[in-house]
Amino acid sequence: MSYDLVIVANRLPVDRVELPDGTKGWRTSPGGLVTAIEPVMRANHGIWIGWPGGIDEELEPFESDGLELAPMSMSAEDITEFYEGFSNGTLWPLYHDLVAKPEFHREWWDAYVRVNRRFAEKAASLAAENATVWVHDYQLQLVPQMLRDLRPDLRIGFYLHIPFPPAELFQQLPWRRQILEGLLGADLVGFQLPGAAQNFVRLVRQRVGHKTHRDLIYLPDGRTVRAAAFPISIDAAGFEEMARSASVVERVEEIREALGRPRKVFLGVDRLDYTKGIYARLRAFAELMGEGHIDVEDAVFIQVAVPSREQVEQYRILRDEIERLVGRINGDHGRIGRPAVHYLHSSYPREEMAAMYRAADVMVVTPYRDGMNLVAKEYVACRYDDDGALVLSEFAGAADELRQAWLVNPYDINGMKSALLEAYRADDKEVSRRMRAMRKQVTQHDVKAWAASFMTGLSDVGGGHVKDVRA
Ligand code: GDG
Repeated sequence: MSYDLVIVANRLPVDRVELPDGTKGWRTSPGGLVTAIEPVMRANHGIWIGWPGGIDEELEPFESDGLELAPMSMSAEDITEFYEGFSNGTLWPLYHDLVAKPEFHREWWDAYVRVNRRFAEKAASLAAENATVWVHDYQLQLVPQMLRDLRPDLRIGFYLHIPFPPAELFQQLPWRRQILEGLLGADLVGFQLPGAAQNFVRLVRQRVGHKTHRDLIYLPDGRTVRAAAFPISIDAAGFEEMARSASVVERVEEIREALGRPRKVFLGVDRLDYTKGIYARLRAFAELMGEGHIDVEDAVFIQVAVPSREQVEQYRILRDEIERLVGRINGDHGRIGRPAVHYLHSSYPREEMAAMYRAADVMVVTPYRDGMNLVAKEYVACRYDDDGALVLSEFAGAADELRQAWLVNPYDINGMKSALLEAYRADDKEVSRRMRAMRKQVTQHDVKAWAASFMTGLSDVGGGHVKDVRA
């Protein structure tokens, strides 16, 4: 079996489900990445390598909804040391501006190397001669070079979905050089923002000593690596279509009715993660209520906190803190039948998400640091009447494109309070002027355009002998 296009990501884009006849099966998880990559995979005889969840399960490659998938197994130790440990306890906080303190453990690093090697070997075994391999995200930064050592004939792309930190922070990592060299195995290294690509090029020049010029890195063996920004996006048309569907329109009414028909609905939707700034945002809202600027009879805040990384201690602590705060806010400001904050610790089908986006007058997205933040773009895509206000952190990648949002510094609680209040009080004309501009941006730069531009970028670099992949 050999494939002209191999996608390598930590997770496979499928969830295990129980079928009506009681047997177990798979359902493609409807994430943005699948939507983007599916057409490219179909057009190029592609396969996707990743972990399907579960412990110690050796599964044969299989097909789901016409996508070819190659499952990687993970042992309990891999999950603790590679996934929860090095990926989410070391790299995640380090790459997000040290919002939490990263832990450095040598055994976590060993596991990271070990698992990356297994992914690289799998990709090497499935790729056709001169094929293209696209590796995704911070869990797999060593795969590009490992794969190049095994298969110098391949064209290799890497895309980082999260921020890439400035040299001053990256420097802390005891294995900084290995990570840089791992990434340099790729022909094209893609980032969300130009600043991240520049951080990477600067580090390579300083730490590895290679010559660089603008976005190009010249390796001693004659190879050239390009580092550039490819801001990710969403299936904007798909979201809008869903938001317009009769069932979603009906559900929006139900939601507003169930909330007691408040005049304004504020909404936050995030994985329960310390980078997302959920705590500070709720405090800002509560202070506005306490000071009488917002009345609980008039407005409500819905906070969806999607369960995430629950085995990692910092995430458990954060959950307790947020839940204590929500309890206090509702105790202080709620009335019978009128809580100030509706807190939902759960995940929802996409239709329900679209209905919530439609039901919300003010969408509040205030991460301390975020590679992009797709929730902000999804909100915009769903607001086909050009209504709805977006309050957005300057530190989300999305702020580069959504300039007409009410931009805030999430560390500045007073600044956030002012922005929330302005968005809450803004007149319809102002709101729609801003939303129109943001909708133009999101609809013109959707996720298919993102995937196509990365694939085109990839075919422009790397060996000329490599087969071209259709974008
Ligand atoms: C990383 C980077 C970057 C959320 N809850 C539910 C649900 N979601 C969907 C959202 C959105 C996605 O999950 C979350 O994406 P974000 O971009 O907001 O954040 P991360 O998970 O941190 O993603 C980020 C992204 O990668 C892509 O490169 O933008 O910066 O951190 O699409 O809609 N979907 C469903 N039910 C839920 O309950 N169905």
